[in-house]
Amino acid sequence: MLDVNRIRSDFPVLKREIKGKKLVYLDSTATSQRPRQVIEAVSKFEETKNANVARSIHTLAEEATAEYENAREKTAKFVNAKEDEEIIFTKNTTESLNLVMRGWGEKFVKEGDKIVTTIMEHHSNFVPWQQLAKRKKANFEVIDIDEEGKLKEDELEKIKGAKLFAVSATSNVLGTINDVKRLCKIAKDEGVVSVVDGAQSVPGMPTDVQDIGCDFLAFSGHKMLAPFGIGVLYGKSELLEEMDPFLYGSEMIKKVDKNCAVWNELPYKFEAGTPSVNEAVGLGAAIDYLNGVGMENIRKHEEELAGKLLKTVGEMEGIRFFGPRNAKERTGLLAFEVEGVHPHDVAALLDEEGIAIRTGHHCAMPLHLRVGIPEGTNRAGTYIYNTKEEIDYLAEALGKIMKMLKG
Ligand code: C6P
Repeated sequence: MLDVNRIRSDFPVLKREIKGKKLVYLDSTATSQRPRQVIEAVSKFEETKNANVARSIHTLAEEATAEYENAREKTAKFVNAKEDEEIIFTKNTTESLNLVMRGWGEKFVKEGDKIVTTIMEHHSNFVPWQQLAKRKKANFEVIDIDEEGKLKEDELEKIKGAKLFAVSATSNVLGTINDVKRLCKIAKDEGVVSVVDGAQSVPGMPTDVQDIGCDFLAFSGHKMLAPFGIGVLYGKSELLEEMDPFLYGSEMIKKVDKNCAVWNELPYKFEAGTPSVNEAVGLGAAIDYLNGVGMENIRKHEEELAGKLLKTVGEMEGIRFFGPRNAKERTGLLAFEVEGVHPHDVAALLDEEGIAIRTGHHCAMPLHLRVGIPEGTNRAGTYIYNTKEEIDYLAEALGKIMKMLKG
């Protein structure tokens, strides 16, 4: 079991008051808060070991390089990558996905090929493929969802015959957990390269890339307790080897003369310029923290909070929520519409109560168009430090707001 009170005491920001009320932070789907252990690991690095990595040979530089590579090793273990070299540090999920699009897509997708994604994707796993297809004159196909926000079974046929299939492990709006293991198996059996967007899944459930069988997995540190500015691309080494770099310069080069250049080995081939070193150290500390809590425990906690959100907010009259009705099939978030009230008004009024939620299209505009609410939704996103009492408080505040606005 997860000890929420103990966890909460590790997060300094949760002691804040907003407009005279205790902060209830329900925007972890946008970014998580950081525990003191991560904040301290980053400042300790800055205070004692700060130096550029993989360049100079003085003690400080060697210690900094060791810390950076240690973070890579922890990340590889966290997602069960076979080799550390399969872990590329980027800025965020968006950059990781664009790296695959530029490095693999530009080289291997040809005119007339098919690229498949789904309607529930975040823009970062939709627009790169849409634009690649346009440039290459390839076909861009999108798998639809059913009434409960799950991928339509009969549309999975679209994966067949594709060159590349990109899908999120869990949706940042619907909360739907996709069976990525099964989806990647369909892709693999058909010789289709699979790209999994793990931005929302890696923070909240155990991840094993070998079990999933994906070719690529992208995720961001800032949604899993680490600082901003560090992201991860996992890629199978044989695919990474055949890809072209996305950015040029600095230590990604092994040899260069006036006429040609030879790329460094993996993973450095894809890490041009000085990397986000202290952010990587922070990611390592975040992984230690998450492992300490236990990813299975985190998943159970999210499921409980999902159930609580469905039972309270989800069942309120005048509220329409999106995504599966069963907590087992969802992550710990709930996107909802307060009928007749603009989402920004809801968020502003909740802020008066100290509650932080996100509103708008959550960078999933095609999905909002699909469900017929282009103006966007409200979204409460929980994480390891949230309690059921906070969800009761949210439901109470929503009740008050509806009464006030609708009479
Ligand atoms: N979603 C949200 O509020 P970045 O911004 O690159 O770290 O992550 C992009 C991204 C990709 N895929 C999914 C499924 C995501 O949820 C996100 C980020 C945040 O929903 C910020 S827009």
